[in-house]
Amino acid sequence: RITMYINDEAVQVDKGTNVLEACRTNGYDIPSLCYIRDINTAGSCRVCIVEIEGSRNLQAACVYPVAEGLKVHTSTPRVRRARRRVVELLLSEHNRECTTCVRSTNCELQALAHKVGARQGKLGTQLRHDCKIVNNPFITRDYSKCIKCRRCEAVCKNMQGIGVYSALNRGYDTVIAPAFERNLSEVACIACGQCVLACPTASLTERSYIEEVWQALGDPDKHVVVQTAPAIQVSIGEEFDLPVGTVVSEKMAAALRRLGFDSVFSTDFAADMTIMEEAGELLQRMEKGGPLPLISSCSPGWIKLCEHFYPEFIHHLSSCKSPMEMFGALAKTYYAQKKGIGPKDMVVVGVMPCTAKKFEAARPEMKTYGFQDVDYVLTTRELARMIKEADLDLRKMPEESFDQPLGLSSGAANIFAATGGVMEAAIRTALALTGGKEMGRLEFKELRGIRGVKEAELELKGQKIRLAVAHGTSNARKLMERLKRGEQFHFIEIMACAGGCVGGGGQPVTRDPEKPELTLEHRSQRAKGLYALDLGKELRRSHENKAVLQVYEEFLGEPMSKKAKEILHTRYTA
Ligand code: HC0
Repeated sequence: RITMYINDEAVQVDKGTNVLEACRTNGYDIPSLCYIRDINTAGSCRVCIVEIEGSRNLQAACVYPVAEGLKVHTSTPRVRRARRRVVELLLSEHNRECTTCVRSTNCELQALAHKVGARQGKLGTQLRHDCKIVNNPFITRDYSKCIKCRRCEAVCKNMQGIGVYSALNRGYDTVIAPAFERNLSEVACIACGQCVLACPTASLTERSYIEEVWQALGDPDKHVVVQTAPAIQVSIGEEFDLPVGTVVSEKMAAALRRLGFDSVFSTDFAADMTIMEEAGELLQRMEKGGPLPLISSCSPGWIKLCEHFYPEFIHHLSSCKSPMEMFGALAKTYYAQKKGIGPKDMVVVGVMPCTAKKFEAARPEMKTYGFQDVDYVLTTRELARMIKEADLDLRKMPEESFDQPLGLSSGAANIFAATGGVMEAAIRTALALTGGKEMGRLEFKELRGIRGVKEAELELKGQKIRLAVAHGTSNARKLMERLKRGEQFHFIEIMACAGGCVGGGGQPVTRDPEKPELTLEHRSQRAKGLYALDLGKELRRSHENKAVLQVYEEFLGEPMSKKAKEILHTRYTA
């Protein structure tokens, strides 16, 4: 520890930290914009400037290292004037449609302008002449709202290990965009949306399907089915000021019903279904000699990463569609037949923590008997917007159950959204179905938690098998490089987002400049809600889900049957 002085007060701080962190931990709320701890430390926006005794110029606190005896002044008239001017300059080329902006009241730039007392003043606003909105099925980029903080670039490169964004051109003409200003759909973007979480304004947002869903809900000829992903029940509460990780499944079901959905179901049901198929696929591949490892295929960001960077491993991917797609396929076949509704009169909406799910839903591989399995995907944020628009307050909703039969799920399904959860769920069932000394085991703590790559060994069908779990694409790439070097595993789970789906790019964002939603601590707090749900359930294994068994009995026959393969499986090609 060293001693430094902040506004003439002596404080002890950790050696090696920067002035911004030192000030914040000592109660000084220094504004910042481009900085994200451990991810973006470029010091480019200059919003966090402070006065350092002995230095002629103001210094960016986020890149200034602390030192013994350093004297910092955080709020002198010179500092305040300069910060205000920096923000006014940013505003001078920023789209000021704040009242109608999707991040209104949740925008970091707006909060910052308010905090530093920025005014339009003499500078006015002059948007670049070539501002445009670039769309694709998953992420919308609005040039007029970009403040060139380069957080998107840093998150994509440093956190996800991909790097689709960079600064193009110079000076006033600078834009942060994929190479040659291509659309994200034309580059190696995996659609994970971590850049959307990092964006301080609405320059990056999900491609919204709210209007399309309202329209379907208002159409008397359509039966609109909604399914909510496992992660939503522990994260949407944040949009209504509930503590992180609060479980709101039943309040959410009530809200969905009041929005007008005809059937309110849960993707968790299909997660159980996925386990039946994926456990069957693992056992089949073990019997038939491969290809092993079997690699999970439910994270669409991971599938895209595999397609772009590891095409030689595509045949290792599980042929199982993701739970979201399995759900859609069963809704438009099994459930539609049961209700006497034609698939063309059914609209399936998925509520997902993920922007890549929007991409997945539109993939040509995700069709059953000619119909797209899922019609629209909304993020957690979009559903919260719809709930608010309908004058509903999630906190005050009564507790209602999901509809049946596609609303029943096991605890194993609930934990899908936490890293290691899919693997743990699959192992619970695989062990139970094959016998052996661990057949009753329910918890696999070695697969839980935030380590980037987790490994375990266990005995299945008398054979020792090696398991690995990776979350976040940087970790996924480390694991894939090991596979390329010839290391052997039997079963691998990969999720594109750090922490698993609880950390998806469609999850709630805050205007807190410290970006808690990008941290593993915040994501683990959401996961805790899921593990508590699992622990509280009597039904903790997918193969014990009666609704799942009923679908096999009435419709599919057995896992991996010809019909199950037609409806629940797909094929990826390089
Ligand atoms: Fe996930 Fe899923 S666990 S990918 O994160 O497998 O998005 O929550 O819905 O499909 O179930 C996301 C979450 C899902 C799927 C499930 C899987």
